[in-house]
Amino acid sequence: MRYLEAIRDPRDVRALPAEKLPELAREIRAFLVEKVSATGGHLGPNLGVVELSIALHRVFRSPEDAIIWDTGHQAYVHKILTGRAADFDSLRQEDGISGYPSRSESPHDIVENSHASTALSYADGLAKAWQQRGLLGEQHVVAVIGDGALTGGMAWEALNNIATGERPVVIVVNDNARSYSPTIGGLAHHLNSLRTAPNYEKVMGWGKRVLLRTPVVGPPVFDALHGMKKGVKDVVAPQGMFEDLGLKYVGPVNGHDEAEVEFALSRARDFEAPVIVHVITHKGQGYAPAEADEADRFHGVGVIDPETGLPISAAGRSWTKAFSDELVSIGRVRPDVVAITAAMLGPTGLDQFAQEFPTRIFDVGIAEQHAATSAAGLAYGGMHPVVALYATFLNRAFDQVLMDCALHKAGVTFVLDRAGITGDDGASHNGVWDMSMLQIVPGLQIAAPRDESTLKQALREAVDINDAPSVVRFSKGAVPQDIPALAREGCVDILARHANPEVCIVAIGSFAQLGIDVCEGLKAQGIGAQVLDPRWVKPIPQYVLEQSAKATLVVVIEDGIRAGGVGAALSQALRDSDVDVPLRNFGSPLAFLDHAKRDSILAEFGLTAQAITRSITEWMASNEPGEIVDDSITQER
Ligand SMILES: Cc1ncc(C[n+]2csc(CCOP(=O)(O)OP(=O)(O)O)c2C)c(N)n1
Repeated sequence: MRYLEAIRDPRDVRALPAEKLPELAREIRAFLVEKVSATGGHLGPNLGVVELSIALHRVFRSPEDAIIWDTGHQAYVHKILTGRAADFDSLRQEDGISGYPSRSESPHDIVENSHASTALSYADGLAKAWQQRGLLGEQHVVAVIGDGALTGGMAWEALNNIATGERPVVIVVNDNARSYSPTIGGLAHHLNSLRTAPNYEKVMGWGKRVLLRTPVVGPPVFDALHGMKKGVKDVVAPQGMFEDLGLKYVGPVNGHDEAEVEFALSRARDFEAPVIVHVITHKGQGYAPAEADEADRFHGVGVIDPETGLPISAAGRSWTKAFSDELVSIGRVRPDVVAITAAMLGPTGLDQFAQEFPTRIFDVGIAEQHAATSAAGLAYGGMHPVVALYATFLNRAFDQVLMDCALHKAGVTFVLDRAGITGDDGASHNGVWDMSMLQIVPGLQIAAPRDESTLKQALREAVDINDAPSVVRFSKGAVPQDIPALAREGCVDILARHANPEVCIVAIGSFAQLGIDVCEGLKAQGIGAQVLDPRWVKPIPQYVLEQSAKATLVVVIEDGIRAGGVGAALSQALRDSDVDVPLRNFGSPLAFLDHAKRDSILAEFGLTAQAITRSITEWMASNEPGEIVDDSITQER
């Protein structure tokens, strides 16, 4: 790691002679494989942007120039080049470096939101601010966006503004033809045609060689380059969509030829108008197991053997697989059921459905808003769409769920994977908002299954709801052993009940076992309790209301933010029925959570059997019914 070790700062990258850069790139790839295989993380995307990241830091002067990474999962090389290589053993670990850019880590990091398709809007706003302050021109704004993220609507809203041409912004399209799996849609076809037009590439190569020999730099050369490209492109490649939008286009550029990328970027930097630089890269480049992985080129990996790329420990049966199997079974008997993914066919488990029902699956790109409204259209047309998303990404589509689905009484089922605290991926990946955000959607129903059996049942019940949107939400990781109910009342499962249940524990979804453990703990303290799993948490089931009304204390345990969550909804429903029973709810605080292991975060928030039992025991002790002392008289005068 001769060259890598010497890099403390982007200035060191700029100081390296060009002929040393291929070796630096090799060292970075070896480093990425070694470190990410030990911690887990986004390997394939980062292997693909090694030369691009080097070139960016040689052409632009970060942090004075802003390099904004869309989604941010591909910013590891940027972290390495900005002085954080030594921290990579702690990647995604508690108190270690984040798997995404992070402002608290470095002034070189600007956007830490891992939700895709935002970089161009940030870039547009930043360019406007710097223009207002007279900085633009001296400082450059660069956004790096993948072809996948470019399928998101926000990216196009931003392009529409950037294309006014009033401010220079360099937009680097990192085109590896993939999101997780191959990127879909008209845009992908367009990029593909730019990439693969053989004559075009040949002529472009010639043009570049000629221009590289030209000593003049700056706009005149760019103009020549660009003018020539436009002429050539009109002949041999389809009409440039970007140019039709009013954006200058440079490319396609071989993203693994550092010199070529550097050349294109420096021309774009000096052009003083918005430019798209189309860079072709390969996800997983230089690491055979990733290159050979058809599914997603090692987009994200757990801990793996660096030699073979195989996982170190076998994962148990996951919630995702349980959902995946059940949806296929449902699909066999319900020809009206179709499925929608927002560029996450494999990760959401819809791949199996796609295999069996290839005409009933729709990959809409990274476009959750469109997914929701398109689903409403499908429902209107007589189908029952199942939209499978990670919980955090539904946030994008709130208005579409509210107005396009709920207001229109559309029978659409949203399946939210990775709901609740997920941990490793940090603030923006925790799925803690859905149960609060969706509380205010009229008519929408939410199920939070506790195990595989209740997941299957909830999914079947959800696809039977054809006059309102429904949601089935479950956690990340392994699905627990089935937790049998003692009895069922309405939709509510009774999981445990003492003879004299003073405390009514309402345990939501994956916290069912936690509720049972608390109940046991209370028994040991001589406190009678019962555990209810509502299964359907919105609307609050009647039986939960009745049992809560009889209790001395109601306890709600939910894997989501407490603000506006199920506990808050139950509390309001009780007050609305003039029941003033005390209620305590346990869940996430209203905060953005740093990355750490899920268990560690749960412990920090007191979401353990011990902590909850202690808290209830203390409450019961201090609220023991005793002699009521009316001290109002003694306090007077
Ligand atoms: C709004 C949103 N939906 C889904 C995702 C999940 N996701 C993370 S990366 C990714 C694919 C990104 O593809 P691309 O932008 O081409 O980057 P690449 O990984 O190919 O470099 C997706 C769908 C996300 N981050 N944000």
